Amino acid sequence: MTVVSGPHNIPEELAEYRPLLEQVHKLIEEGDYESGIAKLQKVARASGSEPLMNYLIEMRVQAFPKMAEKITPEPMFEANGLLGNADEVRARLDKDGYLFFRNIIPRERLQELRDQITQILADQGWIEGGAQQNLARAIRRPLREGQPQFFKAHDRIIKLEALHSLAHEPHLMDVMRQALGSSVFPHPLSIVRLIFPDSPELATPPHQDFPNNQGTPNLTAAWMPLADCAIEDGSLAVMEGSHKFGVLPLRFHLGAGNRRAVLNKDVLSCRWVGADFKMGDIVLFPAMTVHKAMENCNLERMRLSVDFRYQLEGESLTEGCLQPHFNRVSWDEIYRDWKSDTLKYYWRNKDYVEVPWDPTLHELPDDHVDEAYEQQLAYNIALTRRKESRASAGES
Ligand SMILES: O=C(O)CCC(=O)C(=O)O
Ligand SMILES: [Fe+2]
Repeated sequence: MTVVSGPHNIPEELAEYRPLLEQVHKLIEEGDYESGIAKLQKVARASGSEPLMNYLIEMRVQAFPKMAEKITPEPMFEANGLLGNADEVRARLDKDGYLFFRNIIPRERLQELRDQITQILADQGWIEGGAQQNLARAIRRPLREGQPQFFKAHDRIIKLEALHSLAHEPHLMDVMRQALGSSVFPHPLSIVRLIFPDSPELATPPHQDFPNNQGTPNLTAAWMPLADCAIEDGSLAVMEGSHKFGVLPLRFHLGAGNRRAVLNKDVLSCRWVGADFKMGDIVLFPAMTVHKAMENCNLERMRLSVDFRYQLEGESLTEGCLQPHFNRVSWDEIYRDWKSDTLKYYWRNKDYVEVPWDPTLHELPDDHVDEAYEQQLAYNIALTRRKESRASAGES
């Protein structure tokens, strides 16, 4: 292993880069990992020097856990006491850019969906089946969205009636009406997250939903886990008040959506808030609010959750929000085995304005392929090292 822990350990073969590496270490010691890595990246990529590139990757491996540690969320405000007074609910949402509620969704509805998802994951060899299935204990190397093996499970899960119908669950709809208005309806784009343990590098990074969805900026997400989900299990955190600062620029990230927002000073002055979610709790947030998943530090269990997006009739949306997530399976195929017809194509009776998708809002910088390659390499190294160190600890 290349040691990159400090400016005193710069290897001889990198002597010519010593002044640069000293500057980089200074930034990192000051806690500014992002600038330190960006500085080294620029030179390493242009240099074609393999040792310098290795140094960069190693630095990324080692900086990652330190960067993650910097976010310790404070408790979310529990808004249950506001329910029954829609004006107060809306005022709070407008002020904080999120609403957290305890115990809204009946657990049976969540458990029914969890059972169907874990059955598919067990069939696909992702998790342990049998009596332990509900624990969703991963038994394979992590997969991330977009990989062919990922879709083997996801293409089945996306067909589940219990997934799509959950977006219309009456208690959830009641809360959404109080938060947004009486004509609120969910987009059919229902999203399920299949997050592996022991992969903090894949945790959904800070981002806004607006660039992914577009249409009305009042679009509001509801996120909920399909089991109790503490902060250490990878629950959702939001930046309180971060919805007031417009659309932020994007960079590549390995986590869900492959995009992270670049946070400016205004946004960074907002505090992160989070919660140890119990099954049935939900958090709502509009499309401009910066949010992220906490790292799933659980060494065994997958974090399974869903998120739905809601808007008022008369407001705008883009066509993609009317498609199934990843748009690989048609609605007709999805509906094939459903027991009820009432929710099929329900949005066709809703009043909304379809607006064009603006690809510039979703674009990544030109260097995103280099960035993806480096992140994947650093992640593979980190994951293998964690596994090896646990294996050797287990042996000794
Ligand atoms: O669950 C996650 O990891 C990401 C959730 C998210 O970004 C969302 O619900 O908008
Ligand atoms: Fe999101």
